[in-house]
Amino acid sequence: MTRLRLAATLSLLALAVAAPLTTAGAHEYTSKTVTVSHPWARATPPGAKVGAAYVEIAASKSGGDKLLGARADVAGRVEIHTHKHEGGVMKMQQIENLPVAAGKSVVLKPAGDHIMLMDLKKPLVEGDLLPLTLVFEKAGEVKVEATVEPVGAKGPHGMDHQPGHELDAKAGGHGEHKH
Ligand SMILES: [Cu+2]
Repeated sequence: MTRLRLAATLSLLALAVAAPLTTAGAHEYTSKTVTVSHPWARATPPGAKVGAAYVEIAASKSGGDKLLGARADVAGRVEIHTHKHEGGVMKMQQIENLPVAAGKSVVLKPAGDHIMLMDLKKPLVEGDLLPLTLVFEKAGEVKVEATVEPVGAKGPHGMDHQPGHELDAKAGGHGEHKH
């Protein structure tokens, strides 16, 4: 009896550990060196040729990693972008890669770093799941499913921000992020 219960508990544990790798339910994707959390994208109006996706990337304590790029079937081309102030104007700029230091996390969010989906073949529709492949230097390919949130959403699942470690900094008095 006890042995059976132990076996049941163990298989439940195994399920709990395996689930984030295979389902979008937990919305966290763990690989060797990185954990990708809460991937989401903004819905696009009909006819729009570009869209943006956001994630939080946390690197393991034992080693950092670097986001080299991404792919999505729905986009002809995917780039990593950041925002830069230029003469008082916020401009998007492509960056080669996005390093994530060991034990740290990088939060991609509107008006910050983002994954830019170019040459969209069809609109991103609110409520859909967008399969996205992130390519890391060490972790290799990490496949995620981004939830598609309303046009202009500022965060996933009805939140007004990207959940992540930066919230701690925000609470510490760093204030709102720039737009
Ligand atoms: Cu962009």
